[in-house]
Amino acid sequence: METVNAVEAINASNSSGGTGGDVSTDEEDEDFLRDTDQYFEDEDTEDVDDWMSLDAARRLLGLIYYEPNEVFEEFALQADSQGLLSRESFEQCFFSLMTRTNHLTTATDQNRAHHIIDMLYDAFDTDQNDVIDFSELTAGLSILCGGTSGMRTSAAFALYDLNNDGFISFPEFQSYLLSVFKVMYRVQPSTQSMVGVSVEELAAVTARDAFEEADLNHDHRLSYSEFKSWYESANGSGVGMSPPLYCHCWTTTAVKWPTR
Ligand SMILES: [Ca+2]
Ligand SMILES: [Ca+2]
Repeated sequence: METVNAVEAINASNSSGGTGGDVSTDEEDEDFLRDTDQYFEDEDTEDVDDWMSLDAARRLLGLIYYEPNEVFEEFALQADSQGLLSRESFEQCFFSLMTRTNHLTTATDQNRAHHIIDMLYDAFDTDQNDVIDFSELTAGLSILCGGTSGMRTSAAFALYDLNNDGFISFPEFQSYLLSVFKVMYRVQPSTQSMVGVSVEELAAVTARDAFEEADLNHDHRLSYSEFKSWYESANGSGVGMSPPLYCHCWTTTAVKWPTR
């Protein structure tokens, strides 16, 4: 049976679209609007595929300037008592984070950032009822955040361990990867066509292989120690972290699946 290597596809996708080389002109700098409605003035006249990439998303959203926990705290503040976020509160979180870093200096960048925020919300609001789950969302967003590797290890474990019992079960592991891949598919538009499988299939296959490898004592759950070893090894260090390492994770675990 023929197989396709997801990593080669993703890496090719990264190198073709990952420079974030979108340049804005000085004229566009004139109106830097701080009011949230005007800040996100939407003018979707350009082709998203021309500028969208994982690097562009990280730069435009500015989450790279924050540790994962700082980002999660911001979203937790906006979430309701059931851990749900409306589209409006989701947007407010980004507006709050972005005005602190003040990294968007052109109208073009502001519009692009707004477009990404809208797309991300759509990716998680699968039943389109304008409500998304906070924990699922933040797991996905973790791949866009900054921070040191130590901080990321503990943040990642907390994100995987959804029921907070101190272990990561396979369903928790798979749920985390699904969130991460939802973000990947959106901010790297060529991913799905190059990989050739749905985000659910990718999460299922990747989770199975990675979980087997990490579960050293084969008790079907990951302790913090097992998780830490895996996450900080060459195989695991990419998940939820920088894009090159993330892709390296797939290379070394040799994720493969049948072609259609
Ligand atoms: Ca758990
Ligand atoms: Ca185990």
